[in-house]
Amino acid sequence: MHAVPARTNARVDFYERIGHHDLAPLWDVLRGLVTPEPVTPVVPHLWRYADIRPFILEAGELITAKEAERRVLILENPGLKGKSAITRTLYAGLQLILPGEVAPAHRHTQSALRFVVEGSGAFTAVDGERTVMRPGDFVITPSWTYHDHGNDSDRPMVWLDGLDIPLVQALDVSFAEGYPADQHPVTRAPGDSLARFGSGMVPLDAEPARKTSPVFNYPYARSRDALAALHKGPIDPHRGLALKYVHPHTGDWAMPTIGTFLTLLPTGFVTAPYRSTDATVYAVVEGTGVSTIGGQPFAWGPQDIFVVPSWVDVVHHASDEAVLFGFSDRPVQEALGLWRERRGAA
Ligand code: 1HN
Repeated sequence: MHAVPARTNARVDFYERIGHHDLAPLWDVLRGLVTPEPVTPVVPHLWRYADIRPFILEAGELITAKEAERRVLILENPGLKGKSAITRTLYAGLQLILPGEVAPAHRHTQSALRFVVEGSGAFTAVDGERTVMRPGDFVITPSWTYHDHGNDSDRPMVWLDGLDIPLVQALDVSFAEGYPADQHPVTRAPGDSLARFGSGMVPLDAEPARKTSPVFNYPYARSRDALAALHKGPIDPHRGLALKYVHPHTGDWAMPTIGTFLTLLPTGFVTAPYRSTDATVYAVVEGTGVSTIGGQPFAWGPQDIFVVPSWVDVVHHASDEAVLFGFSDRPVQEALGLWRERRGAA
């Protein structure tokens, strides 16, 4: 592209005058709008669970889940301070629910995922079905479905929330409402959705597929077994062993706005440089390692969370066998024909 046209006195005077008429000169801003490659305020960042866990528990002494509605500490990207965002389109937070607590039922157009980080045995209810959550489980709350959470276990439970809040905000399509009671009535047995849709089968004459997978808990035990079984086969040099969570009717992403996947990196594995246009949030489930993001090293271990911005090279080095959960807005980019990746250095 050409150089930015000089801001001569006559031009600046003109810009000032047209500004009063809510007009602006494109040629003065064009190069910042249409960049040769993605330019992002999002920065690579890692949250060490050991560092932030005390604050999560302290929040539990300051406010109840009920008063807060959702007791969450937002993981704010340092490049997006005050914006409640971890990437430009996605929000992430760590939610605490203490034994005996209830996070009251509500629904909203934002889609949510939960990825269990600590504790076991709390439940989330979606549209009348409860699912008990264990570490590493990937749980979905589809857009506009009533959901509440409760903890019948005897220990605190913490999970990573991922929502498409900034995306929904950009489109101005946020709708939300509470349910008249704290908990939505339970109408189906636990495990109903998984039994109906989660065995590589779906009900004969099933209703047309909705945008979001009807399986709303993808248990870690199953996903982990799938990765373990692949261990003897070829490994993608840039991605490791990576499986995406799919919608059983369509084979497409499990959620329309958030793409989710699980990666296994064998002991000592070093991925070849990789970049893609979808800024990605990673939650470490097992193992330790170092990810070099845009040349900057980030050492991680279980329960840590880190973010890789759009179009920045990442190299993962697993010191011992590692499992990483990842999510991004890739389904949105793919649907719009915008998603790109690059394997290897330029
Ligand atoms: C929400 O509904 C949950 O249901 C968690 O657990 C985090 C952040 C913003 C808006 C709604 C939940 C949320 C949220």
